[in-house]
Amino acid sequence: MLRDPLAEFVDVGIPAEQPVGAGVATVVAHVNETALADSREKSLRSTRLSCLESFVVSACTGNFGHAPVDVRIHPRAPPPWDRVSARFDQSGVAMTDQTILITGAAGGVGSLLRPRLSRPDRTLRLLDVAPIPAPTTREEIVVGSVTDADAMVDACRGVDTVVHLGGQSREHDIDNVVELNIKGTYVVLEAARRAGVRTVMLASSNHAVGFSHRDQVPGKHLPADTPARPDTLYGLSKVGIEAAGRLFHDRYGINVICARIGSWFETPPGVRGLATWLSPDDGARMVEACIAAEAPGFRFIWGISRNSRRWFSLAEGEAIGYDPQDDAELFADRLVTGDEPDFLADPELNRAGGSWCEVELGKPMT
Ligand code: 15L
Repeated sequence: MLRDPLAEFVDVGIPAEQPVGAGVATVVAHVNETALADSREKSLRSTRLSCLESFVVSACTGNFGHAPVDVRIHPRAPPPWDRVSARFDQSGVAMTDQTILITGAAGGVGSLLRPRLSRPDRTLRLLDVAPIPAPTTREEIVVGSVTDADAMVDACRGVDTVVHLGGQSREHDIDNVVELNIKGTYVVLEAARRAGVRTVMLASSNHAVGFSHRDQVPGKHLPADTPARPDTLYGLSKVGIEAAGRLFHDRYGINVICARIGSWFETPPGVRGLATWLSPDDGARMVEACIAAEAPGFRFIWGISRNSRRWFSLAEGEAIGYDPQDDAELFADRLVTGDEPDFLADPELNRAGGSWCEVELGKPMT
């Protein structure tokens, strides 16, 4: 083993001395892709590693035959390796580990999701511009922006499902929401397409249809594919990300699930949250359903819990196996302090977007 000149990695050749017990541990490694001949590239691809700048490789011997590649092992994983992200059998065939890319992973929703999506046979690749605290052995950190095409192409390699949370999460000026949300989503979808990612879950929002009125819902529940009625520029940008998803599905057949998320917080935020809350556990259930969906095509679902006071349809989510278990009603005593709220009569509660229908357009929310 040689020290990398950058002192950031340790270089080894492949086939290398077996640095750890055969077929047990895995390490994060970087391959010098210019050294790969076509046929070898193909065999790497067949292990779903493709021609990568960065991937996870088993430490067992002979994975790559006699490919004259340099593998640079991340030094923060000294034996015993502490970043077990994927496993390969003795012949170098990838076992059935999943890689899930979460964009915007450092945010509030990403932080609720990370521990709940963790599985022994799953790597969570976490992308954000902000620091991501305390990665576990099953998490890979990627520092990057959803608007950076190169970073996104790298981040999407070997990924099964992208959970796209990144971007602007509140009202902001038009340039900001177009750049972070519409362009960002386009960049993510294009990178996913190029990497052959099967499914992308887009975090859309109730604010894409914020001017939908409770008292105008045809049945009891607002369908998940209700036509756009944005309440803000943020909501407008969420309509844009949904349209981007539709475009990539229609053009390239990529599965895109637009989750119109209600209020995804630890607890329901206020009385409106009694209808719109998405509990942390149900949020994870929803994402699991998106990951597991075989061929969802393009569809909308509502990202809300099984709230007693909901007026948003769960049928579309249930169709792909989303079965929410939580109910904001548990918090009703705490949240309803005066008269019983009337979701039809109260102009704020009667609209999906609540008070957002009245905020100043384009004024950054604090
Ligand atoms: C959203 O889309 C926002 O990102 C979040 O901050 C909440 O305001 C949520 O909607 C909501 O409507 O409660």
